[in-house]
Amino acid sequence: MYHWIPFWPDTAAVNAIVVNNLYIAELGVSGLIMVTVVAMMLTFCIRYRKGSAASRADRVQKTWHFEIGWTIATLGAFLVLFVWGAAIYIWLYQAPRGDEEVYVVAKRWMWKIEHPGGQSEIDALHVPVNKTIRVVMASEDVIHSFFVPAFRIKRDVVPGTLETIWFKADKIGVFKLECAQFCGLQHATMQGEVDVLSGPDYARWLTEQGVHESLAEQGEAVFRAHGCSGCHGNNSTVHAPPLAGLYGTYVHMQDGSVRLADEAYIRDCILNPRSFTVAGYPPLMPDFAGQLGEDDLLKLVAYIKSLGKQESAQ
Ligand code: HEC
Ligand SMILES: [Cu+2]
Repeated sequence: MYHWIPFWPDTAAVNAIVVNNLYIAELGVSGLIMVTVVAMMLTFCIRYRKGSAASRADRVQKTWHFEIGWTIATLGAFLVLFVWGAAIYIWLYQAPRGDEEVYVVAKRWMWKIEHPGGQSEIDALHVPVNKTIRVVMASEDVIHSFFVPAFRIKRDVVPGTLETIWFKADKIGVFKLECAQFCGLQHATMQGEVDVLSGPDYARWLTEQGVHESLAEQGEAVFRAHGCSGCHGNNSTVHAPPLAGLYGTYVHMQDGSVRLADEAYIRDCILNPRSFTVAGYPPLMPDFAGQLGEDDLLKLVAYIKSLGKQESAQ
């Protein structure tokens, strides 16, 4: 549809269509201003060229109508673009729960993708078409940026937290995944692809991976191996908060603040328990910083999220 514009990238997601529309509008407004200014410049250059017969008498010194009209019109036009752009930004960067989830670990210089079913892949991400995909991302080392040009989504993967982004691909095909933050010598090779499959093809792809354990099950093993179950399990004698149903709720802190229990919060609980305490509990949660890799942390997060759907933790 927009392919007459030079260098126009593929458009393969609902996110991309919305961004396209804004881009076209901005291009239109900028084009209109450019044409007006250049046309006036040329007109005056020609009309008042040296030696032309045009009258130079009655020069107008100030035209308030024109000044105010012009200022308000541009202000109005740019405010509309601003509000429109801000609304799109908020929409793009607040990941909904999604029909499907994937976990991404970025490290120099590759993308490791993990599906909740336990399937994992490197530098490739298989997703079903027309489904909202929530992407939860961690970095093992430096800042990377998850960029899929055809979907118009890009999000920095900052080490020390979990970042989320979402997309809904509406076209079957293979699209480029790139790192958009300079992350070292091989940054340019930190590329992969997003394979958008039809629903049945995606289901087949999942079963063909020959996986025995879901990500939550792998997380449960980590949960036991690191002694979390000793305090958070049902039979524990320690007064620790139950983790079942925690994900997505608002948690009250000792200091009166309230935090949304999303993926980044759960990660924070495990690595920075000293920085906050859940209201009504003793500050006994040990600090696991340095003991768990991003991979294991994502598995723990997947496990704790899965607990919401069962009766309680083991
Ligand atoms: C020594 C007992 C103990 C161990 C071991 C322990 N925790 Fe905790 N945990 C606590 C206590 C007590 C709290 C609440 C007080 C606080 O926030 O510090 C807590 C809080 C949490 C919270 C926040 C819960 C909420 O309701 O917001 C999460 C998530 C959590 N722990 C996960 C883990 C994970 C994952 C592990 C294993 C890697 C683990 N804990 C190991 C005692 C423990
Ligand atoms: Cu990178």
